[in-house]
Amino acid sequence: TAVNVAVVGATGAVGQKMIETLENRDFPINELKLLSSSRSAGSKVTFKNEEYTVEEAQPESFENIDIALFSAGGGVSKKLAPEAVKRGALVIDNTSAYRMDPEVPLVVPEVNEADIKENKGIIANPNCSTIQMVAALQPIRNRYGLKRVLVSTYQAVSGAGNEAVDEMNEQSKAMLNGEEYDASILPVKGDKKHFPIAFNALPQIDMFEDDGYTFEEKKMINETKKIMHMDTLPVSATCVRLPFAVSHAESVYVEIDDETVTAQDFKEVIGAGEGVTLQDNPSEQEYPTPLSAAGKKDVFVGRIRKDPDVENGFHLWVVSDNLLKGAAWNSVQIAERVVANNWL
Ligand code: 11C
Repeated sequence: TAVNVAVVGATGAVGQKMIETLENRDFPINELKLLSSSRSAGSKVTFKNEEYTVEEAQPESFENIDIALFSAGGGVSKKLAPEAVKRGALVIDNTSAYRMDPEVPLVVPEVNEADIKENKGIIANPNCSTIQMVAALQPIRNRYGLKRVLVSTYQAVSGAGNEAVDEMNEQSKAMLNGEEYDASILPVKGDKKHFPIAFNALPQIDMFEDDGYTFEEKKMINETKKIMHMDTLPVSATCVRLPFAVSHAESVYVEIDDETVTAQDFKEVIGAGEGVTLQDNPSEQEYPTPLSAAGKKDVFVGRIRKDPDVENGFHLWVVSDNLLKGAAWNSVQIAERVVANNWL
């Protein structure tokens, strides 16, 4: 069955990837509606060789829509997702607006596909850095149980949008030419100070909370527990932005329930995980990097080692395209499961 699909935020970094992914996956679309804020309305977008004009998203835009993919910022989702639901659409929301709402399932299909059925009109797509981590953790958890997770991230600039990537490129050119540079977006557009990302590393992604963690770190902590249904799992995160455009990388330390497991066992279990590709061969310098993962749908894992001192502790390097598995692909994947299972 073909469905009527709306993409809200069609001109943004994630929205563009959603449209590309719908096309690549040959998603069964009857009618496609591309929506945005008034600022981007009127833009032209090509889908399957046909040109579409992006329209301003309004409550009425969702009449007759079956599935609405939202990625236009939390404010737009807060305002328009309920309007879409009221008109009978299933919303798959890529913003943080509803993720921690107990009524809203937060879904990574490889981990908790069954939660999709619990939706009351809105399904939330997790934060990009969370998605790739839980996809890598799921096979470990299934086989060995999880006791603790510590993560440090190395995140791409596109997580902050296309204009942040432009800023990085401009700064890089200016710095190489010894010219003045401008920093007005990163680390967080809405925060008081801005620092250059070019040739730098910024240990701030999103705003700080009172406890000294950033909201990005809190998202990794809270969303992981919710997606995995492990409310008491100890999780902590340090999130850092680095100067490359696409794919987040993560150094993840996990403790499991079993002290007898070897690194080789660990590799086999992770390599067999759904949506996960093992790239781990030190003798051939084989490991994933942001560039090697960019444009691909999978979560790539390498550098798997047993901790030198902790018998049940392991280190892994997890890399995935933040705009695909981290956003557009995970959303389209949820939509595919909805259609395939007749859950509309
Ligand atoms: C970043 N992870 O890299 C963020 C972007 O909650 O969906 C995704 C923000 C979100 O800046």
